[in-house]
Amino acid sequence: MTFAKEFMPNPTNILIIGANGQLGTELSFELQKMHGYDHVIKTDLYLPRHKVNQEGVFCQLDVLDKDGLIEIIKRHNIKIIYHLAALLSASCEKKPLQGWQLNMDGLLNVLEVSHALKINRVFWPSSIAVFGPGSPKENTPQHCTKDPATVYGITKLAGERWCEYYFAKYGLDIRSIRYPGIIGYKSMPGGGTTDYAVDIFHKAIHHEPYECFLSENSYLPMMYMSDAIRATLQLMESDPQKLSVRSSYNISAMSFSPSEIYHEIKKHFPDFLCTFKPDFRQQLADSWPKSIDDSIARRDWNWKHEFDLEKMVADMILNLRV
Ligand code: AKB
Repeated sequence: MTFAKEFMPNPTNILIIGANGQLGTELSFELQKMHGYDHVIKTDLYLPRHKVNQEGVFCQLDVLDKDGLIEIIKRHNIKIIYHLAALLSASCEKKPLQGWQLNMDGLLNVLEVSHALKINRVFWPSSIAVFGPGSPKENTPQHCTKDPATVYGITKLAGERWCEYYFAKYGLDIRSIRYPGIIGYKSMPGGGTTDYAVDIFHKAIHHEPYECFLSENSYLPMMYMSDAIRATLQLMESDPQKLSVRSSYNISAMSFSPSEIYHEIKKHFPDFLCTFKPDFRQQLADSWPKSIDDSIARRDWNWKHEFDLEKMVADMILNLRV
């Protein structure tokens, strides 16, 4: 790992905030491959513990420290920011005020500083959690009632409004996606409601039983990590004139229940056993859509998923077995 002071500034440098997280880990990797290790500045609240996060340039940063953020942007001549640091749904329910503070103040720091320092482009992730009990459950459209019943969803919906505001008022080129649950093998999620769909693989691969914290029939929208990364990079490279949504885009790939993923994994591990014991996260899942209509993303920037349940399970197992 190279520490920040050895870094030579370049006009196209990219900043990743929350680089050690589930999405940050894989996005950093792709951006480093595309732009070169020295042009991607990874930051996180904590030093990277896992080997996969230790390649490239790293600076420790708390996104709530606005001066620290400004200093890193100036020092590294940053032009593009991916702001991924957040508390996810289950963590937000446990620590509502901390969730609000990190998710909102963190975003507002990034928006303010990006506007003041003339950052070219910003990415910020939203979530299917912006939808709530009053939203249609099936094929939830881009534009419909949004009444999130979770702290996380409230922060994401408020965040979307702020993104649109900064775009309309200051012309800040901020782009966003409402991610469903993301499943990948290189990094672990933490503190989310959809985490079960990653945890279950790690038990199966080690021939251990899994107790799922959602009920067997809880359908949720999900996406394989490679599709999520491709969508993010594709949106960030899209012609700004073609983007009709400046809050956050619905995107979709597959929907399944815990029972369906269990039976798909069982095709590879016939002895694998999964039981279901719903906890407080069930209520969160119940308030979210079962499937998403992403026709506007497909029209505006040609979004198309590649992985369905069967293909995703086979690829996860292939890679986790290595
Ligand atoms: C969570 O479960 O909190 C996240 C999400 C759906 O945004 N994966």
